Amino acid sequence: MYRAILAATFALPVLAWEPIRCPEVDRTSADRFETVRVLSTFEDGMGTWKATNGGQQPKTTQALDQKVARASRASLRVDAVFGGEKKLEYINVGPGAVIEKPGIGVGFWFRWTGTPVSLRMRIADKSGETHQMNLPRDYAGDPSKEWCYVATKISSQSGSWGGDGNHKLDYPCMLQAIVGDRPKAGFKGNCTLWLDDVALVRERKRTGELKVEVDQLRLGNLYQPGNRVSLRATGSGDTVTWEWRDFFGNVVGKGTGPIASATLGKSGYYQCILELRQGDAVVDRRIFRCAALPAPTGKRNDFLGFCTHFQRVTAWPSEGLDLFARYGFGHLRDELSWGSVEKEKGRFAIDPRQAAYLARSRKLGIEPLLILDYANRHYDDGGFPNSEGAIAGFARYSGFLVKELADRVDTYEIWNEWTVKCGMRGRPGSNSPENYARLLQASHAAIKRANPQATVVGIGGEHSGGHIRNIEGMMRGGGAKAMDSFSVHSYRYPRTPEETDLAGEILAVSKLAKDCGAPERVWVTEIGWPTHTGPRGSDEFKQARMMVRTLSLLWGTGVVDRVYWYDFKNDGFKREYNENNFGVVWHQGFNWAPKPAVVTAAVFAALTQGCTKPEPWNLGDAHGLRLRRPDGTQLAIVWSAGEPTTVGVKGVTQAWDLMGNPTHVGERVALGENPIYLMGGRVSIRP
Ligand SMILES: [Ca+2]
Ligand SMILES: [Ca+2]
Repeated sequence: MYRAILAATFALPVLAWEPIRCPEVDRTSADRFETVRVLSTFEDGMGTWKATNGGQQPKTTQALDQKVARASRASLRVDAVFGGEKKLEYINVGPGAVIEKPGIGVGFWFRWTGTPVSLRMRIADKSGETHQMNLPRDYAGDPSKEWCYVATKISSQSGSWGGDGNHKLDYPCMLQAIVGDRPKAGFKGNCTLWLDDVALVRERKRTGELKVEVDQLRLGNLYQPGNRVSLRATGSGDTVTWEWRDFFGNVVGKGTGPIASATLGKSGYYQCILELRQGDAVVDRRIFRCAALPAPTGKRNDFLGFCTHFQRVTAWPSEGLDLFARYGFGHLRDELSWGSVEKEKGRFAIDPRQAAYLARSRKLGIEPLLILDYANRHYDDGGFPNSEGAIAGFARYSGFLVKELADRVDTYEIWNEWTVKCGMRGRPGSNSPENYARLLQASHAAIKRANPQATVVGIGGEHSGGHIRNIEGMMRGGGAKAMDSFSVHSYRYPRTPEETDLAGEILAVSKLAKDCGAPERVWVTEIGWPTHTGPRGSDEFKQARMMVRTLSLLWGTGVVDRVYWYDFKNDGFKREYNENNFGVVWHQGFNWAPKPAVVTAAVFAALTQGCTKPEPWNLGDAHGLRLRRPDGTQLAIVWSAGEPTTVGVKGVTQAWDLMGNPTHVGERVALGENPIYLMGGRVSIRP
């Protein structure tokens, strides 16, 4: 007996548990809030509820609906006809219910037919000041099919006006209105909105917390295909249940109890959701994200790069560079700001810690693009460098860096978002396109003097959609001849690149460059889809799809040489804040855990490495890009931007899914929202 127990113990692998911080699964309003007092159930009539009409409101009627109710017998129904107003037009319906004291929020059930509206809430305070809040889109269901629940704390989150104007909630307050905003200005259409069970709510207190440990801690939670990963979960509760899934939603492990294991059988993204229960209630829900990828090929993909902020050495620890290289990425865009290089007037020096990150990236085979940017307090009152003296100072800083970093960096972008005033809010001086052109000319000359081989990227990431006139001004103002290529930023999140004609936008700006006598080579130095929880956020799977579709569409224009995705890592922890959620990996506080997009990027980088001769293909919602591989064979990337469809293909000998796993395709290929890769000697696509 004793020997048997010993043998069994020795047969188990020895696990060395290490703590790993895992983010909470985003909670819905229903998880976050509990009811304090019910305001309206509409069981006995509409009470004080009133929908306003005319002025900024669409044509609106309200009624008690005894056929459609979330609970029991009746709900409030509001019918609105949006007339196409250019300015404001929104549904406005409220009870004027009093909210006596702070710490309270409002929650309600709703559904709609016709036009989906953006829901907001307005609270009037004691002084008559109106405070507006956006309601989260965190409901699990589809409001056009079922009742959904939303709630929010009372705050001045999206603005306040009128009354005493102190932007403070002076109690007692009043629930003035629930607001339903149309999709865009000038919109015409109908909406029926139902409301039920409106209540005052408060945030639930957390009564338990899950602690997670992992048996093989890896930088970035990045493993090899075939690895088995075990998690150990502990917390004050009755049970832990867990479920592992792959990118496509297939369950690859599930169970109850403290040890959650799964084998990462294929290449790709994986996640494990762990739930801690007390009785029937889920008191904490955590998510462990990881990826399995083979070692990189060691060959750099020159089309794809990422924006990073390693200049901020504490916020971006340089171990992130090791992970960057492990994913197989070869280009980053960072900065060494003027203010940090010329701290004392006339004395130029690179902070040794910043020099170290550049040396480390070069050693890892990563090519940095450095942005030369922003103000210096010694020149033009810390404003835009407009004077001859300030421009000469900026040129000296440019020349110094280029010379000093000749062995580490040979690509420089002049400024970042000049006309947007990025990094310059509230500072003096002129940000006119012509003043940019003067700065660019001086900086370009200084860079070429210091290193004639260096590449100068001009324009500094002006928006390729909205700022085309600024770009023209910069080019015609003398910038056209002072650069090797030019950069634009082409954000359009949360909308897709197809519905917003990203390719057309880039071709238009390239044509403009030609007309101005500038190089027609475009670098998209920022584009991205943040994964925050707000109304303009995208889920992580959408971000992953948007990445491959965007890269393919941009490559297909034939004028884009490189794309720097914005950005590599989440810059913070606030889930509702876009700037904290642009990363393709999570913050280092969560061990740089992957989002699906970092995996799709790594697969894209490996499969398209060294490809040339881009040819776009499009038929209705079906899109594709065909490339020539270094060995002379062809690679096609295909997807549908709308409903699933099929296309005919010929000459395909190998195919891969978005996660880099081989997949079988016949003569007709089903296209969905996730692109697939097709390879062969000569790949043809037809309807
Ligand atoms: Ca009711
Ligand atoms: Ca106030």
